[in-house]
Amino acid sequence: METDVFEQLLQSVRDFVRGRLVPLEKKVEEDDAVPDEIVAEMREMGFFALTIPTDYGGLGLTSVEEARVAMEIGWTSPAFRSVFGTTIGIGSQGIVIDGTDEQKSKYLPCMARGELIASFCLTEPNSGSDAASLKTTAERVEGGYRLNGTKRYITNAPRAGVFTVMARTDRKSDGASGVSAFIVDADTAGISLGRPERKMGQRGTHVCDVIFADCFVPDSALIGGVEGKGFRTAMKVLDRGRLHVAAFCVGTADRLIDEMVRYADGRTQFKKRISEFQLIQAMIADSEVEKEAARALVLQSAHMRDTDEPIVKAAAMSKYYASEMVGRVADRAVQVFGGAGYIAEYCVERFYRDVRLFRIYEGTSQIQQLVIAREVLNEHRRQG
Ligand code: COS
Repeated sequence: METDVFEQLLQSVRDFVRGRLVPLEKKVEEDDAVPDEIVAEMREMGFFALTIPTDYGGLGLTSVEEARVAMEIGWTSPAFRSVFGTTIGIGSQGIVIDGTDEQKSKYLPCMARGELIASFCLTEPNSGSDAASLKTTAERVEGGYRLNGTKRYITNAPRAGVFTVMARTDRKSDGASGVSAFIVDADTAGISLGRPERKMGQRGTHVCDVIFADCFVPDSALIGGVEGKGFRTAMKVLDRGRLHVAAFCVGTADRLIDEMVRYADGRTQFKKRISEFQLIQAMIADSEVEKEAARALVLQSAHMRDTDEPIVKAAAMSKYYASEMVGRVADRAVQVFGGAGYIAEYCVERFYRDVRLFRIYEGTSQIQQLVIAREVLNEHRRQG
């Protein structure tokens, strides 16, 4: 996108986030729902189009541009992001990265218009971090496949019109090579949803099981038209998703530092503003340094993706560092607020619960460590 057009887009996202969404955060928390008019406004503003390629009606942002937009959106409750986040992220990117032209033409334009919500079905009751061990089957039948299995903790499933589903086409293999990816319409016979889960935070975001019982999908649902590539598709999608989550964490840290500093400047104890106490200043300083380090790492990693450099390690490092960073910043924000930080009236209490998920979903911190270490060891071994 042209630089000045992108800067205008960024400014309009910033104005919308700060002027329109922030005042609604408490309502979303209380109602456990994002108001319909906000979803409509997001559609109008092109939030659903951000990462969809321009050939299919999207804005086709680069990874650096996407990261900068995610940093703006991170300023407010993650529930707002989730309205469009799975559609522009993990729900659609399997098709964007590995789909056939027909699959792209069929699904991407309606996703870009915000008419079709997409969710990503990888996790299962017995397959979380060990994603390659998934048990959902896609049995070959005439004209297509029959899906059977349960997918767990699927974000946005109640709103989804389409699911990207990883299922085992080769039952002889119990690992990655037997997995294929499918694009499945949510109204297909044989799909049912579990009850929405009650969660620690991120109220307004809905998560539930998606159950496939003898669910027939045609051959055209196989992403890319080739069996056995689904695990790699899922991993490439997650590389991109991890960068997006990391960028969002930087935005949330920006907000928490803003809250922390304003509170510290306004609160008086021992006849001084508490911001004048060096132990408070240390918490502010540590938060700012770590947040800026995360920003630099995320933008560098996004730039690597834009220039077609390998990003497996960079995406894992970004997600690992940024999600742990925002956890520490949220903890310090609660500490600076003191007793008030534990009270729901103040937003830091809510953010403290909301950010906890960032260290878990789209790959736990421990999985990111494992990926990083594996990549570093391989680099050293390759160098001899
Ligand atoms: N990009 C492209 N291909 C990738 C890849 C990536 N990022 N990561 C792995 N692959 C490929 C490998 O190259 C390998 O291909 P070959 O068999 O052709 O060599 C194949 O996929 C299997 O990979 P690997 O051997 O690394 O699989 P593992 O079972 O060891 O699993 C981890 C790897 C643990 C990293 C993976 O299961 C994972 O990320 N787990 C976390 C899942 C997750 O994030 N869940 C969140 C739910 S979605 S919100």
